[in-house]
Amino acid sequence: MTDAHKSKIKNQRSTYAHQEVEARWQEIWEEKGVYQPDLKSAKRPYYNLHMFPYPSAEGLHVGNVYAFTGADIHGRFKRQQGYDVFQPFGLDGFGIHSENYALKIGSHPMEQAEKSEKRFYDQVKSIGSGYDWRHSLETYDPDYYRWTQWIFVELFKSGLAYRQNVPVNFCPSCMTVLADEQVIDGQCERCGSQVEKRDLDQWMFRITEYAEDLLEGLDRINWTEKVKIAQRNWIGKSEGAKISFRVVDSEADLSVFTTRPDTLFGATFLVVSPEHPIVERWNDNLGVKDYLKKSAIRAEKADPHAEKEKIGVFSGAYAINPINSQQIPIWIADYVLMNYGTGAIMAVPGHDQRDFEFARKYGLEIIQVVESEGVDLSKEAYAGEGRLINSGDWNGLEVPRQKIEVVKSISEKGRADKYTNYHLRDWLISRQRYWGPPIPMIYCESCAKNCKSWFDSSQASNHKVLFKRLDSAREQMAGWYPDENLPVELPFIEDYKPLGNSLTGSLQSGSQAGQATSPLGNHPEFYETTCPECGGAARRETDVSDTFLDSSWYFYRYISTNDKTSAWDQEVGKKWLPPTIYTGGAEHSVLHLLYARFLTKVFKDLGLVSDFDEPFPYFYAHGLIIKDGAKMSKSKGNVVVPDKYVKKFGADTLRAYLMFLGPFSMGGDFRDSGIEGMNRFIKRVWTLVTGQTIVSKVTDSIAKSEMHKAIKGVTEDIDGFHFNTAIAKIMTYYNFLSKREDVSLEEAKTLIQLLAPFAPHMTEELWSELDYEGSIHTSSWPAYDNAAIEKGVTVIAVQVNGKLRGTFELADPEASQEEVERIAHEDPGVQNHLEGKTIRKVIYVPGKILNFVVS
Ligand code: ANZ
Ligand code: ZN
Repeated sequence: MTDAHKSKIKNQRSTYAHQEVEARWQEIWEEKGVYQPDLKSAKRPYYNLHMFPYPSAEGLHVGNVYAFTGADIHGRFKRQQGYDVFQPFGLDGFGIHSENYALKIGSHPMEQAEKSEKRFYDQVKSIGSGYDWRHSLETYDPDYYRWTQWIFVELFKSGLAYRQNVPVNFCPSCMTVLADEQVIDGQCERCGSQVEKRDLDQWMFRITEYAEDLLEGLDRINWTEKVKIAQRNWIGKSEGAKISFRVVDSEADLSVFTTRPDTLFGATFLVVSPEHPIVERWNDNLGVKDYLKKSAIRAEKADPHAEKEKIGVFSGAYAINPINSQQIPIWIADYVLMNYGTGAIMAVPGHDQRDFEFARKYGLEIIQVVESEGVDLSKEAYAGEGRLINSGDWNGLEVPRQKIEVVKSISEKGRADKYTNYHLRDWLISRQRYWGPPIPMIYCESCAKNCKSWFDSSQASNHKVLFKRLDSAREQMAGWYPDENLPVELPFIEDYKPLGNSLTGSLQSGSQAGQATSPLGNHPEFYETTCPECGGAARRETDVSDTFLDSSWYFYRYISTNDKTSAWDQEVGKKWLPPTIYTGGAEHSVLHLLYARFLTKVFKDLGLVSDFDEPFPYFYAHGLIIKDGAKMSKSKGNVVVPDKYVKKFGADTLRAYLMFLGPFSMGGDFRDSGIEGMNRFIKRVWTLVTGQTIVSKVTDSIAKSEMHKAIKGVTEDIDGFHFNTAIAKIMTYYNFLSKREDVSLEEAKTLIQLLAPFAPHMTEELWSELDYEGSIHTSSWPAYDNAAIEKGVTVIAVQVNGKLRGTFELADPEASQEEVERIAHEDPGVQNHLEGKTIRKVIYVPGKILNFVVS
């Protein structure tokens, strides 16, 4: 094709028919596989992953479109840069979110899933993102959850999945237990109900075994800083010591965890949690009995005020402070939590505010052991640093520099050890709900009686056991066997509604009264089975696993969605894992993003991945779209659904509009008026390219400079996720071109290539209108030339009476003479020569020389 041929656009069209154009290109892209890299042979793999959605609500809202579009722009940009971009899409459709929605609208979750799936996929496709639809997945598909169950089995085999009776968070409205991560300020993350505390038999994942790895790995990954901070805080590493106190007149020791061993001389009493096993010794004490009842009620209500009002009771017993052999009273109070540290503390009321308040309330001794200034110790504790006082040999030591010394000095007496504690708790994985993957475990009563556990059987030795303290697992797990005949399919049942705490006639052995069961607990045809070990009658676990397990490994499956023999293909994995980049919401800081990191570290230890131990080396958190200043939510009635905008203005307009709202990391406020403005811009570009005389080459240096400036700016902005300013620069360039008589082919091409990631359909249509081969989306991203940018800079020489007195760069070469004069007057060199003179005449040679004639 010759330039002459291209020199005129073929069809001059004034209106752009977005509906027809968008539908047509979506079909062609799919047909031609434009977004389908060959995973086996790709040369430059780029795995562009974004978080997959819960398809629970009324379909897609513009917040989803915002997130997906940002990721898609990044993917398109990389594709144009020559990468083999793999960008899959799927649905996180198993779990409480989807089930609660189904319950709300009175639809069966299994049937609702099918409807939501169709609706979601149709909506997502209408946005025109570059997904490889051959690789989509849904977490409720047995082909998928078979592998979720397999992962559960692998964790069990390595000692990382275990069952335990634990005090748990129970949501009375969702009628299920929740992970700690799902409780926000004492309320259910999902429905906002006040969470209750209950003791239940639950499956747990030993994420705490990985606390240090999870912390350390954060230093090696490129993540939005605030997300890293959230994870660090959640893991909550705290360094200190365990100190042992002998209980007076007994052989018993009480171990406390403290971060301030240096304040040991100021420990005037001990406090143990009401749930601490030692409390049993004092059960005969009436006051203790009474108190335990009271605190149990407070705990059941998970009373948020319990923290504020510290109540407790004296146990009647004393302990010996190892540093000075003084006898100090042991108290019981629920401001000490059983599941942190050792469940017991040494109270230092002079320097810990909680202990201070407690001591004041019950008239306990307060001793100051750290020098303080400006703190009134009769009013509050002093938690700061300083020199030790009232501390025997330690007097004069500096805190906290000497903390380690202090631990050493008492540990010589055998009563203290350095100890690091983590706030992170094990991951509570079981849910007493219907809509999830059944936990693939079988319980056999007779095997349990014979005290056999899977870990004692021969299979254990074939598996890499990761949990170091296996003895406890052995005992706990007696009678439990993994079902390796996967998937354990979730049956279709009519009575799928959560049962809550109601007891069914068929309670599992080993459970105690009050154990909540999943609706599957009413279905003997599901849970009755045979024991894999002895062949006798046995019972399946009827709980399902947490949604967050489904979503913590889906990106492995994307690359092998059709693999029937493994969770993912190891060879393909070597090329594509881990994902090159991950984009998503920062609200998943501690749930999803922590769990996914944990599983990947386990996979590494199990040898399932070899060359990485972080799933997301690069994570970029995007902002949220708000409407009328508030986060979109059904209850506020401000949810914006994309469909009508796609229909009225086209996906291209909606995409570009959303990206123009602000920096991608910040989100923005959705406004109808704004979207109309963007629609006008899209149409103008169409008119410019189809309506202009297209000539063959850009010759003038200013035009060249403008073009290269635009390329450079847009390239850098897209690279840095500054999509809003990238669009602004495309607009500036459009304005520049639109003032001209004709536009060169190169300029038109550049303009639409820069716009292609934002408006993929219209630019594709223009690309074919300009007779270019193939798809604009696989065309190569325009390169820029810094030299060309500089050549376009206009330098004005300022003369006074013909003599050069200064120069400056003129940003706008078409600036008026007044403007040029104004700038010249600001130049100090020029000012000097004009001072005290009268300007008789000004001569301006546009873009070159400004001469003041003075006398
Ligand atoms: C004595 C002391 C003196 C303390 C002092 C603090 C200040 P972080 O940093 O969160 O790890 N503690 C230990 N176990 C506890 C439990 N199960 N429930 C409630 N409080 C507990 O906090 C560690 C500190 O919290 C520990 O150090 C202990 O009080 C308390 F001037 O010991 B400290
Ligand atoms: Zn058995």
